[in-house]
Amino acid sequence: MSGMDRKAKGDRSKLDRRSFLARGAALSGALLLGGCDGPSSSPTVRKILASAEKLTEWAQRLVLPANALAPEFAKAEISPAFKANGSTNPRTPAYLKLARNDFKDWRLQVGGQVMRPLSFSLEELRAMPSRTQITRHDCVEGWSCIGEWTGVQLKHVLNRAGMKPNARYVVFYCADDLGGNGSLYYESIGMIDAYHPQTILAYEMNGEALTVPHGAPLRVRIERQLGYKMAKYIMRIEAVETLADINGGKGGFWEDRGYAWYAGI
Ligand SMILES: Nc1nc2c(c(=O)[nH]1)N[C@H]1C(S)=C(S)[C@@H](COP(=O)(O)O)O[C@H]1N2
Ligand SMILES: [Mo]
Repeated sequence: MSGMDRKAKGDRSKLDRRSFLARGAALSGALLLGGCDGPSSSPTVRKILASAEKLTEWAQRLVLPANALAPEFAKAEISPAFKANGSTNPRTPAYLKLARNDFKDWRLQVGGQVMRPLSFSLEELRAMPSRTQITRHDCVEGWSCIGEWTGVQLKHVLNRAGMKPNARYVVFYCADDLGGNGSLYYESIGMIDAYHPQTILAYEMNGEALTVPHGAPLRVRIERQLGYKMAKYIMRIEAVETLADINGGKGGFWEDRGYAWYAGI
């Protein structure tokens, strides 16, 4: 058993309290029925997700330590088919150009309130220490899938750039125009989630290079929050002091349209 496995097991008791946060039973029950459960799942599941979404970050922090791990699963539990959702085939000229060349010219830009603005090629990210985790993705629409993700922990990338003391949030800017009129997808998280061990910039899913439907070339995994936080098609990461002056000011594409910024599960 690796050190990571032992740690995950050791955290099980803490994780049990997550069902108190209304995450678990109904969802995992539904999962037993098939690979992933469909978007039209039971009203109970919807209700559970709706109430979980209303939980404030403050309430979750009260019962969960900052570094509590989301549950990790065995290979045998990986969903046979992982649903793709939201944008699944970005059509912006910038993205199409990068995809045509298999993302060889793509670079992740890291800037904002950092000491050293940087950029990374996919190859450079792959050369950094990696983490692999099998986790459950819960979408606010009421479906869940289990998948294996491999990537570099976000904290390594942030540490290379060096956070300035006033950096409070990490913003992910994406290549897809989900809104349809130039309103590109974006998301943001606080520093506790940014430095969490399971927060990774994933370039592989189930042992293969990330496909376009799932966010190629790079998407973030933020395992203690709902699916819409996990930005796909990431082009740029920015450390900021405030979210108020970015797009609609609520910290994300869906947040600007009414969803909770802290989507704890
Ligand atoms: N760039 C981008 N990221 C995104 C979305 C999107 O439309 N665009 N949809 C979000 C939602 S609602 C979910 S559930 C997940 C879906 O990830 P998947 O397609 O790998 O299942 O991506 C999230 N990240
Ligand atoms: Mo979602």
